[in-house]
Amino acid sequence: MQKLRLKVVIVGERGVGKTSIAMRFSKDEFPDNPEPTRKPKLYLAQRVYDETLVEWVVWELPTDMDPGMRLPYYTGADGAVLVLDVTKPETLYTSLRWVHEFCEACRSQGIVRPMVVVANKVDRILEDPRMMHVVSGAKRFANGCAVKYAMPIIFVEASAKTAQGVDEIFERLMRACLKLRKS
Ligand SMILES: Nc1nc2c(ncn2[C@@H]2O[C@H](COP(=O)(O)OP(=O)(O)OP(=O)(O)O)[C@@H](O)[C@H]2O)c(=O)[nH]1
Ligand SMILES: [Mg+2]
Repeated sequence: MQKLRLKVVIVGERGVGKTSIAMRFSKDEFPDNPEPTRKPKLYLAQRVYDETLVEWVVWELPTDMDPGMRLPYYTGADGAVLVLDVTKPETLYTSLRWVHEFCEACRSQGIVRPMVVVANKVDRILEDPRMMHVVSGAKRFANGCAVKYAMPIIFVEASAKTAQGVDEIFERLMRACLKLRKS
């Protein structure tokens, strides 16, 4: 079986569910009351896709980390996951900085890398259907960023709580990475 190692970063505003997505993906657990992440945190996972064993190296980067300290993590990353929170519409307006930062880091190295924009906590839409508007807004945000930065930016709806969409985030990232390698 072919082996592939993919390194990704998870970024986004405070409390959007970065740790929860990483834990769901690597351990299939949803943590109770996770502590705010203050230092870069590593998560490992393995998945088989079409006869290829992918070893995932996933770094959650703390929201409050100095931007200069994030650069080494972007360097050499095969892709990024940006988490938005459907219960916090403001994350749609404040998160462009994450796309900008990652895309600029790629551009300065002369490389193209995929990013997945995740609308997280979709399990909570049942509480208030108006959150559907945030999901649609997140999708428009992802499509707009793809055009603005000429990068493969993919949109996925997810819930770290129910696990909906979590594997899809990483599978689509992996497929986008492979497509870029072939092109
Ligand atoms: N209902 C629901 N709650 C979620 C989901 N994902 C995360 N949460 C909750 O959102 C809060 C923040 O989750 P974290 O995973 O710590 O978010 P984070 O982005 O890592 O937070 P920081 O590291 O502090 O920036 C916690 O109370 C989680 O239980 C989800 O999919 N659904
Ligand atoms: Mg965290």
